[in-house]
Amino acid sequence: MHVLILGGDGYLGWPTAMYFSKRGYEVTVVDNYFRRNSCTELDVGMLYPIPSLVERAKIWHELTGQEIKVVIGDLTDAEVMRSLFDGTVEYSWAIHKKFSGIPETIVHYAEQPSAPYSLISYKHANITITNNLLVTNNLMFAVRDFARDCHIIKLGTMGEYGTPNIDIEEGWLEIEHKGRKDTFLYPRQAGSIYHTSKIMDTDLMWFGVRMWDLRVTDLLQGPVYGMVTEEASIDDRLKTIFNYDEIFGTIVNRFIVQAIADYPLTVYGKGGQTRGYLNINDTLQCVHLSEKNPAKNGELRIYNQIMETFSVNELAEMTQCVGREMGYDVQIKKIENPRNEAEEHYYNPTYQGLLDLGVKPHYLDNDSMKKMFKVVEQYKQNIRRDVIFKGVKW
Ligand code: USQ
Repeated sequence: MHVLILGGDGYLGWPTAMYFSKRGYEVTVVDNYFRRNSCTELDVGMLYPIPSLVERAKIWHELTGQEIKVVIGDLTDAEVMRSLFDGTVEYSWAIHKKFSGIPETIVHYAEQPSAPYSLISYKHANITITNNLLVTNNLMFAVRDFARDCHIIKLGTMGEYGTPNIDIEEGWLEIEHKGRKDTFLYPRQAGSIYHTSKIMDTDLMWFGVRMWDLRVTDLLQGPVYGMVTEEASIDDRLKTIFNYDEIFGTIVNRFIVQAIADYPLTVYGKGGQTRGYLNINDTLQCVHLSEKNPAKNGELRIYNQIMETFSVNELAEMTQCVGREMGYDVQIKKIENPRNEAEEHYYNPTYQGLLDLGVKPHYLDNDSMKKMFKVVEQYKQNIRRDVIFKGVKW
């Protein structure tokens, strides 16, 4: 089985590539280094340096004997996307340069993934919309033209739903109106330009499913935390990119770094913002189980990819408790919320589908957080306090 991973250099893309490779899949990764380049341009810092994608693929090959083919290219260029299907692809690194053939599965992570990034300025909003929609549209047309049976696994976000005052279903809602019933995509009302671009992605894919019988699984993820995966633990150089800055860092990763750097935990506003969270290892399980149980032709299958919910205050308290047990004097500071979001709200999402497929969740508790503390501690000297809060306002 051949798996094509778009955005294979990112926080989730690289661990996903190793995960499939370890399990005997033929893997091709594509990336344009957007994330790394943005980290440099915005000077956000990273907890530790990571080798280039080509270097990582070489290290993986030396250590495991497995090949991950690498393409460095910009998927907003339709010809680059189409080359992955018509055999004209140019590999930036591969042991066997011969075309691996049309993939059975495509995992689509090739997106600008940050809400604050998308609201730095109108230019960053444009980059977000252009990148995310063009890549998705190029993918949809390439699959329509070359590989209609190929299963697309697209990473979506729970933020597409926003925080409605009713229970959140998994993707779809049955509506009864004037005595008639139909099922529609669950209403979506995102809180950032990034999240809005993900809604538009979903609409594109839904169009492709209705018109051309494409097979799509949309994984609506909550914020992910963690950095250690089984495959990465064989060599430090295989660790995934880890951000703790305001732009690319997600909250749990940020709070752990802040605790270690003696920087008061930045709770935005009242701290009642509740989201669904998951461990990076569970993202890998979810993607793999979706690959093993593909959507049918003409099906847009949607899963809510979270394992549990927490408010910002609960995460801050857990971080403070674990930090104190480890000898850090962790303070919590409520600061004016730079985002325009509900700070106290109803939140009751359903998330049963992936559990039914067989995901075994890793829950966040004091012990699992302590393990993350121990990894971050090793890089304490690299932490830059100036990148933790810059105050990108909505
Ligand atoms: N927050 C704080 N303090 C901080 C950072 C964040 O209070 O220092 C709050 C935010 O205001 C928000 C919540 O924590 O209410 C989560 O923020 P986040 O930065 O961890 O996550 P978010 O911006 O929502 O985006 C992240 C990923 C994105 C993914 C999304 C899933 O960057 O790619 O789609 O999580 S979800 O949140 O369910 O939409």
